[in-house]
Amino acid sequence: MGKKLYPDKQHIIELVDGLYQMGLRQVVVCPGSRSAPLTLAFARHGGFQIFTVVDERSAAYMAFGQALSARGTTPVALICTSGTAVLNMGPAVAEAYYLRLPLLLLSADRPAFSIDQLDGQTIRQANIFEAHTVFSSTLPEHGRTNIDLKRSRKLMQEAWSAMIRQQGPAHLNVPLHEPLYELPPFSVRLLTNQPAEQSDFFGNSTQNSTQNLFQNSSQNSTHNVLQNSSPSVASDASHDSTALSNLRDTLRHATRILLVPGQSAPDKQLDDLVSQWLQDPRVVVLMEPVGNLLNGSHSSVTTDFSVSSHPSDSSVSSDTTDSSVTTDSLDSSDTTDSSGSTVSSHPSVYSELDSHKATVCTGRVYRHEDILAQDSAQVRGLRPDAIISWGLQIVGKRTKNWLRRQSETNERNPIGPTRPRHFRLDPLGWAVDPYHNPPELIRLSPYNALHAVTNVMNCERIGGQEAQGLYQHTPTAPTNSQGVPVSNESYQKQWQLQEQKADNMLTPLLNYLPFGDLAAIKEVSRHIGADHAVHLGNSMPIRYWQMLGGSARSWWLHANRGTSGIDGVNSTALGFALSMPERTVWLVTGDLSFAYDINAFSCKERPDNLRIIVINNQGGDIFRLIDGPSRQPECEDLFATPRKIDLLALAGAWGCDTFRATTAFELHTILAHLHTRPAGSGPAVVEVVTEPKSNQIVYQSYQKALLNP
Ligand SMILES: Cc1ncc(C[n+]2csc(CCOP(=O)(O)OP(=O)(O)O)c2C)c(N)n1
Repeated sequence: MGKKLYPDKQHIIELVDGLYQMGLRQVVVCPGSRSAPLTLAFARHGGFQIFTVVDERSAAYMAFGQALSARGTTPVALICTSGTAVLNMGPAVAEAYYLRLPLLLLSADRPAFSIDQLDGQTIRQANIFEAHTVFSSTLPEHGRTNIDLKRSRKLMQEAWSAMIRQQGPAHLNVPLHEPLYELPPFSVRLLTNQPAEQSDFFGNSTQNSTQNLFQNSSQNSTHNVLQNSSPSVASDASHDSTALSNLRDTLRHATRILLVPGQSAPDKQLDDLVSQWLQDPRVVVLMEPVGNLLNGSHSSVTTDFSVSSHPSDSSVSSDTTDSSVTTDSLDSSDTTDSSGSTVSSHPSVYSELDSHKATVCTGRVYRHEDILAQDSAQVRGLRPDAIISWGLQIVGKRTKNWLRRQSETNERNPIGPTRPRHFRLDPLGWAVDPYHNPPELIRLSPYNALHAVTNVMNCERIGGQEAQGLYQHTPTAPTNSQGVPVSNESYQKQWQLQEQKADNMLTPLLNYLPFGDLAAIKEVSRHIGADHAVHLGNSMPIRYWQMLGGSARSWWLHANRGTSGIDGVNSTALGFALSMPERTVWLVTGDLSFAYDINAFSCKERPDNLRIIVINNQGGDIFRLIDGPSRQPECEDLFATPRKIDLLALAGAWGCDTFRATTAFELHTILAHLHTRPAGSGPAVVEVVTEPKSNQIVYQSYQKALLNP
């Protein structure tokens, strides 16, 4: 009976319908993608009153107020996406617990295999509110079989019962697999197959203490997975030296070596060392801008944070290099169309970028991750035979998926490619497997690990000295997935060709952008100095930045892409600016993200060095651009959620210095003015008003150019 297959999200349909039958009528929805199946199911059911609130903390208090007004007789449900979004419900959950009000928290989650593996917006959500809920559990990951459905139904009923009987909040964590925007219709009803326990459910439920439920339910396994895979430090030091000598051996024989730095802070020493490695044509760096490696500014800027020694693994020698601070002068001779219709290209960003020596060696920032989605022989031919990874999250889904695909092997083809050997460098020894290719862990900083094996690389000078035992490799032809040789080009050359191809396709587009999000961000990037820091909102701004190829000018690029969503972006940039008054700190963010975290300015300090660019495209434009939500008729109401608010009045009320740009010319003039503001002006907030329609055209043209060359 358990084997019968239903649509994957059948349990969500049943959950929603079941809650309706229990008496739920009001639902507060916080927009998000992972939670889309829940959002759409509630909206399409037709029996619920739905409210959308962007800030989860406020949303939870609002649901709390609704439950309060009903004197706790009827639970109110709350839906949010995964990651820190869930934690933001915390204050209202605690309040509801101590004031005994029934709130049903439905938190969308990633599948268990993603947890603790450096996926974005992924934290340990199972039982996260355990201490302040009357019931807490995790639904099955699928709703395909009778067993899944029965279990999901039981948990929903137990949650409801606990809320009613014990008067307090209940938490159902809901792991959801992709696709997220394909729901079965409500007409596929299975509630008639209810097992007998439903009828006597209310009588049985109270003896199921929360404790027992946890023990009986399958989310225990999630919990165990977490505990087993949670970052841990192996105590066996010999393990590291074995892994290091494995790395050395691998590098001796590899012809295709891929370095994958995830999100990291700038590190000048590592920069210099990787630049040396890039003299070896077998080496390619696949990195997003937030990797902060080889960003071209270290050579002229001292970074307070550059790591001169790595105390965690000081047994391996490290050298320190210092240099003086210079500030990049801004080229203000750019021509800007005074009609405001287009922003002409500014060669300096790209020429500076291209002139960096690392670029000569290889794609230093692989700029066009979208190309990795292509299923061409050339892209397949980029498969490495060794991966060395470090740092934190990779933001781009395509890059991550491409890396994951590299570890797939074809078991039916014994002469096919083997899985690339994967080494992970982490002084803290976190046991993570972000690319689905179980790594050999080396508990050293990236610098020290790479430095320890540099003598087998084909580079001339290492740390100011001639390399010992220079390895002279004989390139062997790379093979495709059938083991057939595809190219005799060096690994670097192959990546360069792909990058070049992408550049050729994109240059005409990027040079003549109509005014909109991408053009505005491009213009902003031209005003950023080499010693400035840039924070990016983690909705479209970081993606646009990536589309532009990152910036050669910024000294430190940051985005809250650990597990955070759009919460806390203003506060992070403000904190950064306050602790670094000598540097200019830019934040490029969206209108919803900006409004979400407006309370950042409730702090007394008003740092002049903070410049905030708020791209006001009237709501969460990302939902209009990405494939799933943009196809839903509910896209505007439930996902993009535009709000008619005067952002500048909001910022002005908090004492910020405000500006509004609606054309390229206005933006250019305002940005130029920012350099001359008098001291004491406070944070500058520039609202850039753009049209979603125009953004859509640009975004689609970009995708089309890359994916259908
Ligand atoms: C804390 C949190 N809640 C919800 C989300 C889901 N979410 C992702 S993007 C987005 C909209 C962001 O809109 P905006 O800041 O205007 O940026 P844009 O999409 O226009 O670039 C939302 C609500 C999230 N990422 N984080």
